[in-house]
Amino acid sequence: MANLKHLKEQKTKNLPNRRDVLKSPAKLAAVSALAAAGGATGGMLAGSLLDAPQAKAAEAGKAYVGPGQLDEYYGFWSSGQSGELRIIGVPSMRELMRVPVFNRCSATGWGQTNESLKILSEGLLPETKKYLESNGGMWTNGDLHHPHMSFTDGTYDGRYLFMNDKANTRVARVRCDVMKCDKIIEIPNAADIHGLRPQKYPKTGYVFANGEHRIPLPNDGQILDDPSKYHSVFTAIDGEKMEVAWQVIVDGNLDNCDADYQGLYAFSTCYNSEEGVTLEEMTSSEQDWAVVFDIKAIEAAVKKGDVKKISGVPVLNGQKGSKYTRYIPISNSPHGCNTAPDGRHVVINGKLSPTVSVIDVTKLPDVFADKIKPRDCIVAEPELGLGPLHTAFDNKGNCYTTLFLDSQVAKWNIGKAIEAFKGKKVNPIIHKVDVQYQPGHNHSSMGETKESDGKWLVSLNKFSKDRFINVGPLKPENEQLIDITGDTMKVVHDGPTFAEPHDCIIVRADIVNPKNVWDRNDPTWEDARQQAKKDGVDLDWGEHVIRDGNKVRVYMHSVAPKFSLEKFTVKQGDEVTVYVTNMDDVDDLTHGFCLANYGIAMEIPGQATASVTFTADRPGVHWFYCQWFCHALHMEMRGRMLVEPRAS
Ligand code: RUQ
Ligand code: CUA
Repeated sequence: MANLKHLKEQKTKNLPNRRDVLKSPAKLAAVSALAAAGGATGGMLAGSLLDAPQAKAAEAGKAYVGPGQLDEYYGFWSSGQSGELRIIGVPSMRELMRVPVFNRCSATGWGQTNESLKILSEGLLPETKKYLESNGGMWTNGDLHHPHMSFTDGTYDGRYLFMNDKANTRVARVRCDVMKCDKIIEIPNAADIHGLRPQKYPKTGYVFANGEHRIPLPNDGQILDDPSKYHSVFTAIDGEKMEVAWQVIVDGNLDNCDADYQGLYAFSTCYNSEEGVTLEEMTSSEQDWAVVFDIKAIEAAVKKGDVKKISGVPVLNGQKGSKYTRYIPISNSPHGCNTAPDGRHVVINGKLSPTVSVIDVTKLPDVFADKIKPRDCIVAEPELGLGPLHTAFDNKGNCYTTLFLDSQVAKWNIGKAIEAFKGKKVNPIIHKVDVQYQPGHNHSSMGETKESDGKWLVSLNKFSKDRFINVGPLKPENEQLIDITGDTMKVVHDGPTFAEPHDCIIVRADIVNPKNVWDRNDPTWEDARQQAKKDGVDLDWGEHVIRDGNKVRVYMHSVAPKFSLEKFTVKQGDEVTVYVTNMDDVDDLTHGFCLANYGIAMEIPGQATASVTFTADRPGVHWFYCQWFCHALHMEMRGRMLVEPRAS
């Protein structure tokens, strides 16, 4: 079959990229007319709603993003037990994309293509690989709680997103240039990674990750009921190499964590100071801790070799009394841990206590020098309401804390809370707003960076109950958008989401600049590139079937609306690898390869190569087709695989 270069040339002419249309002066008038119409619609909407009984609806106008108009922020949302990362436009709250990470994805082939299987498997521990050999070959679930972007000098830098998998003790990275996961590692010695935050300064740098559950170390089946042998482990991952840099053993269960703006300390909330293994044992004591890690002291010890190597990584003992850590007493079971954009204060959220505790990081050198007691770094402890879980920030010294049991967000001022702690008669609470219902995390626009801008707050509520038409016993969650530009908070939008976004970040759009098509020399398909070289074929414009014993490698390319191979023949029992390269290079022209009744489907975006390997054990004609809509003749974009029966 002829190669499809000519088609590609034709199509580039016929199907101009939408950006080019927007840029061309002839269309400019039409576009600005469209924008004006969008504005007018927005105005009309706000205007007519002003007359409506609910003033709330008028406020919603601020969050209105008209058809064809773009959001000001990227929201990066976790998806909990769904295992993926989601991209949401803020303030419209429109879901823009799902990025598969710990899940399997039917649309993109994540968890099936050779490229994704490599990412999903290469960072697993040997014992996990062994377990998976007899149990399905690959993890297909994950529990993604905390997505966070890489930092440079205290603010987001648009390079990477990092995220945890609590279910199978992994940490993953997504490349922001293509919005695809490129690395997943399993963390040794720790159990069930929960809290995760990148180092803010000087850059990421480290990604800090908490192993939440305590396990016996070594966990070899000898110990069940000796709590003194159980440990939880704090891990620093090198975010560039995606390798464990060092680990610290701590007392209690690690929950959430954050880093300072100076590059000196990391913080974790820590419950179960009782070191129990049952619920009763774990919550019996009134005092738990925030643990502070001295990064420089730990680095020096690692450099000196003052560490134990366990599972090949340097591990330090940071239990109570160690020089690498300090344990700050905090009331019963603190949860969220959030560094304020003032660079000085860290808010520890009480959960079972109605208070939040504010650490002043400038006092930490004295705490580590034992000049003051650990508790003496607490400079405020306002009582906010029932069930404080997480705190977000604006750019005016105010904090926004979710109150799970009260179903509210409390806005309070750090400066006033510090004065009140000193004994002054001031009320640090500025306003409370009801949210529907039971908020867990919240996040403000740029709120975990020094560029926090005080515009939007999202409250991630665990229950939606009556907020939407009933979809059955399993209901969506409800993520509410809150305008925080005024003194009082205003809920302006309800955003239903499927299970279970724990956390999100809201990033200014100018920081995130993904590509429109892949680079042909991207490392993602390096294995395919090497194999094509060995086979002496052109990966870009391939239309070849290479037989190598009972292995068959099929190289094809696609230019809408055609695959370069309309048919190929293999023998029953052959191990077949199909490489598809999408040579289209215009905006938003993804092809697919779906091999019917073989359970095979994958996405091939512009200028990318994807490959899949399977055993051709079903004789007959099998159609393959493009399952991503690409052209007026998309339905016709198909071909046949003939599997000849094995000679019996
Ligand atoms: S935790 S609801 Cu998994 Cu982030 Cu606080
Ligand atoms: Cu190619 Cu649809």
